Amino acid sequence: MNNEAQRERVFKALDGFRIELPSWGFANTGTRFGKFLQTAAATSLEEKFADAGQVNRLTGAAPTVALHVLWDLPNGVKDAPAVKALAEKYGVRPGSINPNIFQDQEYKYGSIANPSAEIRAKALAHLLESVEIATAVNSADISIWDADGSSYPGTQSIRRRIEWTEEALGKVHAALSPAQRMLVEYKPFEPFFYHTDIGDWGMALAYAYKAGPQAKVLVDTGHHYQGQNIEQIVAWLLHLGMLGGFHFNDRRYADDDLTIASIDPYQVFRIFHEILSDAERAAGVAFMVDQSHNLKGKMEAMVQTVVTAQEIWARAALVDREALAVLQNKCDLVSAEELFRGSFFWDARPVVREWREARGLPADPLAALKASGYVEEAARQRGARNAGSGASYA
Ligand code: PSV
Ligand code: MN
Repeated sequence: MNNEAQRERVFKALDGFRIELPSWGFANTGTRFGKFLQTAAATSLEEKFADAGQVNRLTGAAPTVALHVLWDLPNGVKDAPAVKALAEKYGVRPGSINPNIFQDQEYKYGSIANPSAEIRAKALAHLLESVEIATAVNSADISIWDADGSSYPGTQSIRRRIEWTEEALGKVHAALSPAQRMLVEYKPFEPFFYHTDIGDWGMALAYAYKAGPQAKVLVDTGHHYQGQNIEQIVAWLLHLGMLGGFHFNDRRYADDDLTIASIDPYQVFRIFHEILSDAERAAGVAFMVDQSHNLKGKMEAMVQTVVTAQEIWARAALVDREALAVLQNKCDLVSAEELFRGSFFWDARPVVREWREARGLPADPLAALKASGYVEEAARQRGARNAGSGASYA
């Protein structure tokens, strides 16, 4: 492929690339061992929208922000008008709505699969209100992370909990409007460590099938066992028309919430290749980031995330899939692998930079963030509100 053809292909791919940022990635969050407070972190929903808007302005690829209901809309659907006003003001739309059925004290032994009917009803009411919120702010997706499970063998009926979970998800599905989707996220561990009610993609898929046609599976890249072949899961879900979206992040050990591609960029490339290989069925798949940076500056890390995702997307777009298919059919292993890896090793940065310039975006978004003084100004305005032991970023 000559340079002109490369440029054309990458420009087209980048024009269609969008990734959603999580509101919680802009605020001070921590690990379960502690928080290192950043003076520039967002302290309100307005500041989260302002930060997301700034990342979108710099990268041109992050026009929506995922909202977490309890953290962002503490008064539930009553907060929807304020959310819409902020979206208007900062030029980023509300994206997926994330109910929170893991934080309240009642959920110690579970939410929608808690043995107490009263607690199950409370969790279901929250999920249904999340659908109402999505309707009120024009969001298409309700992303459900059901954290339920148990930590010791024999302490809960796994089978009973399957039924309770199915029942609740069915009711949420029934409340969706025709344009909405329910995305079912899975995770094999944490906060429970013996079993989780939606432990892997097979369970999420079964729940989604059972719930109805608007239910799809959400793949969080940090929610797998070591060594699991995530791109194969992606290929299967695409094949079945059941891939709803991603929560992107990277990990070395568990659900580490590290910056996308910081540990294993080849894995992101392989996932993107599967998506680009099945463009038709991948059309509605939502790309979302689920990262909270405890050490890196939050704005810098989010810009770095979007830029990295764009660069790897460009590299995956370059794979000559027709030529690859010929080599695969001939079982010409080394040539096929070299073609595939050739695109992975290709330095996309100069062409991505050209694309940015052609689209009126800063050629180097990280440098532009630095030059803008945005983070210093945020620190000045928010510092007092973020004050606490160990503030580590100025
Ligand atoms: C859980 O680990 C998770 O991946 C879910 O998506 C939550 O909504 C998110 O992280 C934030 O806690
Ligand atoms: Mn997630």
